[in-house]
Amino acid sequence: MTATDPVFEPDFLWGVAAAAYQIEGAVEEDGRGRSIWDEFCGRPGVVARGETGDVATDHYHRYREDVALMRDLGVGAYRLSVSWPRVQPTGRGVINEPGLDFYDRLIDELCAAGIAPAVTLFHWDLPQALQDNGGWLERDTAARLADYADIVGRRLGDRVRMWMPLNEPVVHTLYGHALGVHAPGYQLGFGALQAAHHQLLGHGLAVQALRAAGCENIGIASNHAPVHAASDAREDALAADIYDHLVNWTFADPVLRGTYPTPELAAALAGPVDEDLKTVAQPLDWFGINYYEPTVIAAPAARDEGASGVLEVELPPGLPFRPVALDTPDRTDFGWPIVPAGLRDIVRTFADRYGEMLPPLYITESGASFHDPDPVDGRVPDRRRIDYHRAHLHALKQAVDDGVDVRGYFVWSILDNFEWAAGYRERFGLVHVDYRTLERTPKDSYHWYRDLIAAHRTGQTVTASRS
Ligand code: IFM
Repeated sequence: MTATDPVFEPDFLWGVAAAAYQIEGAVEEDGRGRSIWDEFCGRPGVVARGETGDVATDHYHRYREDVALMRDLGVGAYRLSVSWPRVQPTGRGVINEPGLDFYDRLIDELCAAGIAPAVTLFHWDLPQALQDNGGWLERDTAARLADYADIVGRRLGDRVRMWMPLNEPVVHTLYGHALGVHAPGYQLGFGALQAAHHQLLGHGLAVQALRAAGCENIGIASNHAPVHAASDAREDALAADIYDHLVNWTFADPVLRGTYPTPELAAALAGPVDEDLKTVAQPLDWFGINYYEPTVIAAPAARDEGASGVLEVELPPGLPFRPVALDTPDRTDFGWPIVPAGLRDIVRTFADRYGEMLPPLYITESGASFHDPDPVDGRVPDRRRIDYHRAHLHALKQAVDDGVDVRGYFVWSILDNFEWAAGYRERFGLVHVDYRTLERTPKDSYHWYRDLIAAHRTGQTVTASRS
């Protein structure tokens, strides 16, 4: 830690995060079934350079080395995801014991290293067999998530310290079901909202299943960010409000309040929505925010030629909003605006919106892709990633100083990994991965984070927050 680093309470949780399909590889080993990402990557032209997660970082075989890197980093927790098709190859019924055994070994390794396992159950890699049955457009998938939660909870619940049934349902809905740039590749526009509702229902059922299996300390990892109107014009404010409701409150209100943000939204969904919302709104021990960048929204142009591509993709014409580029020169190499204050703002917005109903917060992801140089003499200088995290932590500290109960920060990601449709070019890791040799090299940001954690070390524990 240096004089310019923020100082948090000694029990603030320092973590790192990753997800199964992005790091594990070994897609055909030990009885793993196919996931929608295996299928999607096989389609021509959908992933940059035709890359796939087939090998990824080979974490499935190198997990001991990776846990040792985390141990030396000194993190209190590692947020991993379990691959559903490894545990249930068809997403239902029979358990694939060798697949579950892998997570048993990984969790044991983490515990032996003094690292609290924080487990996400669904980080977008739905078993393909469930997709063939309709995937998240099909209500039954929510019940299947609960069965899978029960299996994993009973097997790993004695050692897992934090649980998240879902990662970023908004991104899986928007990119996977509305725009078609992620698996399963549907372009349903607003029809994708049904997939959102079923994920949320699955979240509620999975929370119940985990609790019934004796698991504690359950939350969610949900992507949120401030939405700003492009101008003071009434039309822009209205468009920004619609977008804000769609990407933020459609996903947080059901979980935290048991309602959709507008009655029109609830009315557009199939099923016993009011009953479902009671299930969705299981009391949570904490709520996880993944933050990357704010969005600026304008009213549709007079002649709407399709909203601008600042969301990395062309949006269909006819939408009631139009994302516009944020006016900042400060961007990651992925082109995402760097706005640390957005983290402070979204955390404060949550505190204001939900008040007493808000459980403690964790920042379950924050990170930046820079196209780092290859290691030279075992070193990868990545000053901009250090600046990124330091600035975001300063912003977060401001929210904490304002009284918001934020308990920890997970860096995305421990390793460079498969960045979905963008493939391997985008590097978010604290540890560089050479994709030819699979050699790991800690970057300068790894050493910075290690020093920061060491300086905070005393008293670091993960405890159930609602006790
Ligand atoms: O890589 C992803 C991760 O899977 C989910 N959150 C955002 C990260 C960066 O895009």
